[in-house]
Amino acid sequence: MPIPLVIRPDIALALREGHPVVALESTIISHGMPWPQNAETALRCEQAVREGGALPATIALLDGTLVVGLTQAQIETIARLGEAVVKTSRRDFGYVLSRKLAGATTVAGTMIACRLAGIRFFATGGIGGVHRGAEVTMDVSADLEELGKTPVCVVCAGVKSILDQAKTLEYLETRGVPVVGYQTEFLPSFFARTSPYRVPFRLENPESVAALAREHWNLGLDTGIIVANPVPEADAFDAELIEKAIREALTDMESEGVKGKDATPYLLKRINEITAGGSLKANIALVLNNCRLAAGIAKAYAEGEGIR
Ligand code: PSU
Ligand code: MN
Repeated sequence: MPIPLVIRPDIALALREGHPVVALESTIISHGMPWPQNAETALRCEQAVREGGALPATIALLDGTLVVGLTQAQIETIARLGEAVVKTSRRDFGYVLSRKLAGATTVAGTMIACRLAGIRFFATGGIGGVHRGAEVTMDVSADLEELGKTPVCVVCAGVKSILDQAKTLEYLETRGVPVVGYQTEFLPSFFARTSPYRVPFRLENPESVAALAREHWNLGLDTGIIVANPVPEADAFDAELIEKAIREALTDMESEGVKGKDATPYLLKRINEITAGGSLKANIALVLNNCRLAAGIAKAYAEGEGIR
């Protein structure tokens, strides 16, 4: 049985010729942001990748195929459907494909598609992680498992403090995933530029990240790589302010009994309500910022000009 994978022709050509390609996920479109900002942001992300000198490939599942490189119309379809699209992580592929449903790939799901298509770089907002209270709920995102076994470099804005950041870093260490702070020694917290937790490596430019990736993968260490890029200063939240909003959202989530795959989307939505739209503004700014950086890294990697 052939793999039901459709790669848009311009992307397939770029990959064959070794030109830089940056993957983009679709759960951020369907579950991460409300309509119409989700569609707008997804298209601006593609533009940001292009301006950075790489080809964007937004990924989703449609009609029983894994599509690498959605058209603008397909992006709008996913955006309009919103949560009617199945949030698709590793465990969900067989179900979504066999039922020919619309599926939006998470970080883990997008990494799986990247491996099949031969894409090495991927930009998103935030990754899933170890949830607060995981010692009771066992809620550890499949994103971390995937990072432990799939060779894709994920550029994100760090780890949200709705998660247990310290445990998330421990887990990534155990699975052998390098976590690079981009121009910072401390793990960025998504909405806020920093956290109290040190990252193992700090690098200053795209060339140095490309060089790390080349050495890591050259040894056959086929894990993912995290590049944690702080939200731009102008759109960052004060750490204490956002922490208050997060606590409130977590309390609401518990009293409403929300869990499993619904936890992250619920929290994002609730925090956006509590901050009167402020968190969405930060979210959009940080994703665009990550797209620009991922394009730069993919370009440096393709050009093979990494500085040791
Ligand atoms: N963080 C965000 N926005 C998102 C997500 C995370 O700020 O949209 C999505 C990503 O697709 C990520 C997923 O892979 O949520 C993690 O979900 P879970 O915790 O259920 O594994
Ligand atoms: Mn989970």
